[in-house]
Amino acid sequence: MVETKTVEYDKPLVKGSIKVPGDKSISHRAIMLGSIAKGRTAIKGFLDGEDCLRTIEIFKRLGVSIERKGTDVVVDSPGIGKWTTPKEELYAGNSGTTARLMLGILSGSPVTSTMTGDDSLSKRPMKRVTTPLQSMGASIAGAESGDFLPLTIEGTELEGIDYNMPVASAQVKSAILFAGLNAEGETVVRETAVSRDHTERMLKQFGAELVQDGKTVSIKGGQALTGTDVTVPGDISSAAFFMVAAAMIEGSEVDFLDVGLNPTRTGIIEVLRQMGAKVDILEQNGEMGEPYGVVKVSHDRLEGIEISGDIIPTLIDELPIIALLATQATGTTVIKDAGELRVKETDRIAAVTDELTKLGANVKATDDGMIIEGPTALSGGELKSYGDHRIGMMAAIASLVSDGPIHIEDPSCIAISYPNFFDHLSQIVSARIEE
Ligand code: SPQ
Repeated sequence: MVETKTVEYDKPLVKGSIKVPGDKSISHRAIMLGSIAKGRTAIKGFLDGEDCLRTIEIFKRLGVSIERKGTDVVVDSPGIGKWTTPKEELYAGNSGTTARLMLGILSGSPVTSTMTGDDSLSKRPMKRVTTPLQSMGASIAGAESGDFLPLTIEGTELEGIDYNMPVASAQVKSAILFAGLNAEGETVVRETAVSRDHTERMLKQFGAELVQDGKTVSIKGGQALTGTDVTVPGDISSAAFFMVAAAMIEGSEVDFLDVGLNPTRTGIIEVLRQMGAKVDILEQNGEMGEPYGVVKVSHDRLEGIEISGDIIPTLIDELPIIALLATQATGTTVIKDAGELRVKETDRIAAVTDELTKLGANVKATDDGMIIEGPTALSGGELKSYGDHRIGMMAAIASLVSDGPIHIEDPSCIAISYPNFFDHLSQIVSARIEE
């Protein structure tokens, strides 16, 4: 039987401070680079969400020693050249980041392995990664011309490429850079818009030389990495759910502690400000690796805006919760250039439109986004998560502005990126949660 959770609040107020769990993208990369590098990598603030735990399990199967105590992780690796061929398949679960980045890493490794995923991941496109990797010489085979998992990767010698990326995607860029690290010669990746740059920053932390010049990144092959210490800041994509809660509800004010402020991820702050919410950055640190700081978000009158173009990759995962925010703003919000939402854990344009419409919102789906008219009073209702953590969290936050209970079907997927989400929700909202 599918589990359901009921969330109901009567005139809530959102106040207090939250330290959200570690950044998912950075946690994956810390395990990956710690395993490629030779020696010891000590990680603090690791996200113990399901996706990142899949990444750990995969490297254990490749012969890397990884010890985890909560959010502290120690990786001891012999280096990529000494990995062992796994006896079992490498299962990425629901995690697109794990699958796509691993394809790049495994292509130039000494092992042969098969990457698999759950039903949702097995429907997500892999060709965007396998096409450039195959042109570097990678040996990747699978059904349907290798566009979908399961895929078998036979590690081999690679050659650098100069690649123009058709979509702005940090996963594609990272897979090529990881392959480029183990390739002969130089690899150049050219983006259409700058996507999150955690791979580039962390490669430098592990001792690699790479050149970032606007939308172009170049890396020379054959560089050996050495283990190092990594501190993972809080995930701004997780904080975004409570930032929107604070922005929507009159009298609300929330401080976010140690939250990541990498400019390739902070589009949500720009959108909140443009729509009228008050956002103050109280402190900022960590410029050398990943910037992070304390952010205060308070409610104010909200207005609809257009969200399109280069800002999209900096808030792509926040668009479901931004759509909810737009239902509470006066006027029209137009989201464009976000066709990538259709190939996430679920089709997020269809899922957001269908679920918010059930609550009475005025949302229209377009090919590459949504048009939302507000403000609308939302009712309670029965919402599906579609097994997508970001849709599940959007449904829970909608209960703060709905005039009846919201029943969320299959909320367990929220543990993919935010295992203690409901604890934090009950901590900062003065109301009750009924099971
Ligand atoms: O890992 P996964 O499943 O792809 O996760 C998502 C998410 O919402 O958590 C997307 F569904 O985040 C991606 C993000 O959308 C994580 C990511 C990364 O760590 O490199 C990059 C983005 O994807 P893309 O396709 O734009 O590169």
